[in-house]
Amino acid sequence: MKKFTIIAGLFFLFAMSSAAQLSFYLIDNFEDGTFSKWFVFDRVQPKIIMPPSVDKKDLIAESCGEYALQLKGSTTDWYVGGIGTNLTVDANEYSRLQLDMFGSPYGGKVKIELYEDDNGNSIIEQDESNNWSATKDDIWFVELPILGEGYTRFSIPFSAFKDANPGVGDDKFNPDKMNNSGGLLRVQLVFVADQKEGEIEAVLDNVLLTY
Ligand SMILES: [Ca+2]
Ligand SMILES: [Ca+2]
Ligand SMILES: [Ca+2]
Ligand SMILES: [Ca+2]
Repeated sequence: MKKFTIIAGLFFLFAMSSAAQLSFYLIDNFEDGTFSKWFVFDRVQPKIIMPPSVDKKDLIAESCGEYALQLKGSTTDWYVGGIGTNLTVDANEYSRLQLDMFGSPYGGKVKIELYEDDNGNSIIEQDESNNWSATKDDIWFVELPILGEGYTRFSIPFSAFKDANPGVGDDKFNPDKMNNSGGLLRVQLVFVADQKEGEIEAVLDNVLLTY
């Protein structure tokens, strides 16, 4: 009986660890038909749409399900606006941020920002008078191009993100839940046009953390 318990216990541990290896953390795939998890800022206009269809067999298109999020906007000075979502997740268990994007002829780029809690209070302290900059916690960023019409899967290793605020936070990428930290607190996408007076358009889907 005792032997059986140990074997069963070992099997359970093995099952647990392989399940953990295969899992991912879904931030949003928009399959609830809303973008209610996201806040929107400045001149980005979000809209839930059916994912654009493509002529050829496309595994990314097939993984987009019924709904995706279209983001459009225009600017007279490069910056358009963006969207963000608040989380409290131990992102140390993962190593990449992945997202699918259908681009447009306008081009432009999207800056992805990860906010992580460095002073153990699950709050992002921000300075309203200084462009909402974080005062206690790290922000990490990477820039992606908005490619032409067609699906692109971006799978970005955390190691590609740069510290947006050297000297603020602890300047270490540690979105874990050690010392009461809330871990990864926010993911934000900020859109910038290709021209000073320009437009952006992109369709976003399957935003997740993975290995
Ligand atoms: Ca979807
Ligand atoms: Ca904090
Ligand atoms: Ca920093
Ligand atoms: Ca940090």
